[in-house]
Amino acid sequence: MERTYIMLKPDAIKRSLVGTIIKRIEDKGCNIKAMKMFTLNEEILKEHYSHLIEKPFFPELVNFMTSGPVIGMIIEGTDVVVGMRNLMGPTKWEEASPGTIRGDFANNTTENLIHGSDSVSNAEEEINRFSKFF
Ligand code: DAT
Ligand code: MG
Repeated sequence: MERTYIMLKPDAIKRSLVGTIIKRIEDKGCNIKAMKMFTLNEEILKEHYSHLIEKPFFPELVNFMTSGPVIGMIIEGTDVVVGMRNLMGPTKWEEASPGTIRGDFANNTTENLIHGSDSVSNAEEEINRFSKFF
């Protein structure tokens, strides 16, 4: 069994896509172990997106990610890290195939609805990082 950290971003909530996205996760048979709505700040985003701090779009990313609440989730299942990444689709909306969450609902690279851990070790690190909100 593996765990991954999923986060529905502020656009998912503003666009009333929370139910739709959670249904896709549940339809896949993935088990939601924990779920909570909370608001992020710049400090935690500098940790979470430390690989992007030097990018020109980082201020825009922080602005977006603090523009409203997010919904954090811990999902458990076999190979769930890669499985959830495939359900989400790739980062760039124009490369995300129809049938994926980003492919069906996103038309912007920053506002791409959903975060999912990209490796088992990052999943454990992110679950630790965000567990104080749960
Ligand atoms: P992912 O969310 O698919 O794991 P990432 O970790 O590379 O992608 O980047 C985190 C978020 O940063 C991504 O979901 C949206 C934003 N982002 C990444 N690359 C971007 C770019 N070239 N322009 C604008 N926003 C970007
Ligand atoms: Mg990432």
